[in-house]
Formats: sequence, structure tokens, C-alpha cells
Amino acid sequence: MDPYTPTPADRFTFGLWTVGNPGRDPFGEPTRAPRDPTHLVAKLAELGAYGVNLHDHDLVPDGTSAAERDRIVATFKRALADHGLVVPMATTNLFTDPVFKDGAFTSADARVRHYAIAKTMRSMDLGVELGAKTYVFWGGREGAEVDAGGKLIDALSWYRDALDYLCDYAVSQGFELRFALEPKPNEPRGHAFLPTVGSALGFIATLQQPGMVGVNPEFAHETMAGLSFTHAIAAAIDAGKLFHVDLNDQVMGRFDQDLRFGAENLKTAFFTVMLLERHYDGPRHFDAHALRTEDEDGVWAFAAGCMRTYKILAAKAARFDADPEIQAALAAYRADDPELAWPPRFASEHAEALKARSFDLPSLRSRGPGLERLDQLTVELLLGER
Ligand code: GCO
Ligand code: MN
Ligand code: MN
Repeated sequence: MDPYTPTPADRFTFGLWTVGNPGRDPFGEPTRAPRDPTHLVAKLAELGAYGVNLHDHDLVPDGTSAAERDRIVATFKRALADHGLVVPMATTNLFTDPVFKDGAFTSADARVRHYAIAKTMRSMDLGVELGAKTYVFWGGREGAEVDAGGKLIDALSWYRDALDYLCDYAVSQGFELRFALEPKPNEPRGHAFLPTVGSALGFIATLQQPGMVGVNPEFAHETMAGLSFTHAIAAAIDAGKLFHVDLNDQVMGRFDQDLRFGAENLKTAFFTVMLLERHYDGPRHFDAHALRTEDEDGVWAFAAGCMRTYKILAAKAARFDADPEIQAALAAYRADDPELAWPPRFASEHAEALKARSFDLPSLRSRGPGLERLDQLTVELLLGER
């Protein structure tokens, strides 16, 4: 069998909104017909995916009667069971309805803020009913174009109040859910609140139940801000907060493109896969969609491509670890000194001795770490020459 053929053991997931994306953009109408969620489930299973994630609204349109909701959910559950797919993550659509045009949890209107919390609780009920263990919060409309409204500090505290309330709700219901905040710098708002992984990590520490809340970094979002996605997930891993991940690709400085994973920044994709393979055991979620130019065949080529590229890069990461020349270069890069134990343990005598120690600065200044060679070896490995 082709070693890059995905299987459920790889834990690849897609959103209903990703493979179901009809290709609408701000300038043009949809280019593809809407597809039934059960059809998307069948196709994803056929391609070897593990699961499918959703917003409340992707499955049950807002305003659906209770009886109709139950019918839709039962049909969807049957499709999941028939095709062996799971729903590891769920989330709320707090951006399409015009009621959220100036924010959901951060609206200046207390009625909108309460409605957003109510909608999220109903959507959490749905997600948990489908088996979700992670609940994502992407604040699509949480932001501003006009700061004259003067709510910048209030907005953060309203956001915090809503998340604290929803943590309490999850605990009160006995849900085994972890929350994952998904930062984005802009789009659709001019400036989003909690624009980067770093800002979300800082904010989480101010919540009442910080242990329940982590981040869902997205490749495109950090890249839009001119930041490195690999560095962002490393920070999340270091903080013990990488609860979920949105993989896709993006040209820096452009609108949110949600390109096929690996389509644009192959080297960053490679180091991302390397970090995930070493430090993350959750689902590998692709929050991307096929180009607007594509028909349905293009959609499935896109989905297969995301998974295949991930697996090829995972195999390359294993090769990187097994390559003697690369490993020797890495070992040479990290310099230790038998006289200097790390981490240094503070004691007054140690501090005095350290201040008095003489370092061979001329040799430290002139030492070449070998990064050019190491990077070239990496490039050759990615190009298939190692
Ligand atoms: C975007 C976001 C969304 C979220 C999704 C789940 O830029 O549109 O990435 O796709 O990930 O709403 O929270
Ligand atoms: Mn996105
Ligand atoms: Mn996303």
C-alpha cells in the first residue's frame, strides 16, 4: 500500500464548512453547489479521514424547530456511524447572522452578548451530543474598525465574563470539554480582539478556570500577521496549551486564503509537522478549502492533498531525525561545557562565582554555528536529495 494513503489512525479531520465550502467570496457568488453533510461524511471517510468538525449552523441552520433539529442530528449520527467517522471538535457560528455585526461576546449591546452565550450553550449541547471533546472559539466578529466606541478594555472583560460563564456551564453539565481559543489578526473585522497566539495565551491566564482553556492556532492567521506559525505553536506547546490546531496555508500579508496545507510555505509546513509529530497527539484538523476555481473533483483532490502532504512531511521529519549528517550538525550546534551545568541553580555563592568567571569571548564571538549548512541539508532533504 502507498505509505502516504491516510487512515483514521492518522487522525485527520476537516470541517463541514471546509470541504462544503461553495466558493463564495466578497466579490462573487458561489461556484459550487451546496453539499449535504451526510455526503461530505461519506466522501471524507472514503479518503481516509478520521473525523469531521462543525459549527452548530453547518448542520442545524439557525431557527430550525426542535423536532427538525432532532431529525437532522439523528440522520447525521447515522451517517457518522455508517462511515466510521467521529466529531472531535465543535464550535459556534457567531459571525454569519447580522445580529453579530459588531461582535458577539464583545458586542456593546448586552442583549447581543446574552444571545451569543445562549447560542453557544445550545451549540455546546449539540457538539457534546455528537461526541466532541474540544470546543473552539473563533471570535470572527469580535473586533472593531472604529475605536471611538471606547470599548477596547470593556470588550476584553466581556469576552472573559462570557468564557468564565461558559466554563461554568460545561462543568455544571458534566461535559468533558476543553475550550480552544482561535486567534486571528483581522478579517472580517478591521482589527480583531486577541489577534495572535501570544495574546490569547496571556488572556487565558486571566480566566477563572485557565486549566480548561487552551489555543487553536491557525497557520493562515499567524502568517497573515507576518508571524511564524511554527514559533506560535512552539509557544503554545511550551505553555501546555496546544489543545487543537488549524492547518492550512497562506501567503504572508494577504487576505485569509485558507490554502491547501503545504501549498505555499513548504518549509514552515515541514517544521510544523515536525513539532506536531513530537509534541501533539490531538486531531490534525485542516481548516482550509479548495480554490474557488474548482469543481467537486477539485474539492476532493484538495482534501486528499492536505493529508498526503502532511504524511509526506511526517516521513521527511523521521528521515531528518535519522540522517547522520543532519544529526551531527545539530549536535555541533548545541554547545555544552562540562564545567557549566544547565539550568544554573541560584545560590549567592554561585552568583558571585558566575559574575567573576571569565569567558573566552573572542572564541564565542567568532564561533560559526553551522546553520547555513544545516539549513541546506534540510532543503536538500525536502527536495528529495537525501
Ligand atoms: C476563519 C476561521 C474559521 C474558524 C472556524 C472554527 O478564518 O474563517 O479560521 O474557519 O476556524 O469558524 O472556529
Ligand atoms: Mn481562518
Ligand atoms: Mn480556523
